[in-house]
Amino acid sequence: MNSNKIIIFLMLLVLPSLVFAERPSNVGLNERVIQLEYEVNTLQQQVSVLMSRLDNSDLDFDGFTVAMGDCNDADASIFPGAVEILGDGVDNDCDGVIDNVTSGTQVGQQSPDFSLPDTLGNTRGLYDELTKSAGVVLYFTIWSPINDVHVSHMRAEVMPNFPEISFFLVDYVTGSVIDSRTAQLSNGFADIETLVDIDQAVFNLYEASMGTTAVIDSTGIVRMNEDYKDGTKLTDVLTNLN
Ligand SMILES: [Ca+2]
Ligand SMILES: [Ca+2]
Ligand SMILES: [Ca+2]
Repeated sequence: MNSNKIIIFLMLLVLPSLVFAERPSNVGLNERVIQLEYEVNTLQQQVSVLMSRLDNSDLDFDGFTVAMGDCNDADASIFPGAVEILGDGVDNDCDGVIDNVTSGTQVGQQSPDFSLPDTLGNTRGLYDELTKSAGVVLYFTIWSPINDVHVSHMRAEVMPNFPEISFFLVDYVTGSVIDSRTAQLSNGFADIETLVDIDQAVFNLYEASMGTTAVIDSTGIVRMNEDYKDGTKLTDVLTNLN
């Protein structure tokens, strides 16, 4: 074997190890990349499963999930359709706008205007009355004994404390101004102004029932809309009006 043959022989010995020295690392890298891609995909799938579970869970138990539009699933007072509370800096009803007022007759909403005849035949408009008083109270009556108890209590215990408030009975059953005036007088409430809701428009507007008491503040915001009960709530609401 001459020196050339020796060199070629040595090269044949060394060359494969040089070639294969590269290949295992390439193969390893590719496998690693494939493995990583698989792991990333798996993680992405797990994250999206978790996110969808979060979107579909009701963590504050208010009946609304994030997927249903709950914009704060850690606060049960915040959900789509909740009453927007003015001035708290929170989008309570999840409509995307903070402290905006919606029109309606639920507490916190801006009451639509309405007008009704009173039992003396004058037309009385809500917002017209609000320009003349610090607020309006509507009490829905059918002149029943329960109404008698409520109104007698309201006259004795509430009205004297709030002279700047306009109190109205709303007669939604009598059906005519003349008959309503008769009922008002025979029940002994001549001193409390009475509105005649002949077609029950305001009764329906306020989604009222017998004894419902509504308070509308001077800006037209509904501050109470519920049964009179013992009058405590009415006094509380009127005390905190402004
Ligand atoms: Ca919720
Ligand atoms: Ca809002
Ligand atoms: Ca708010």
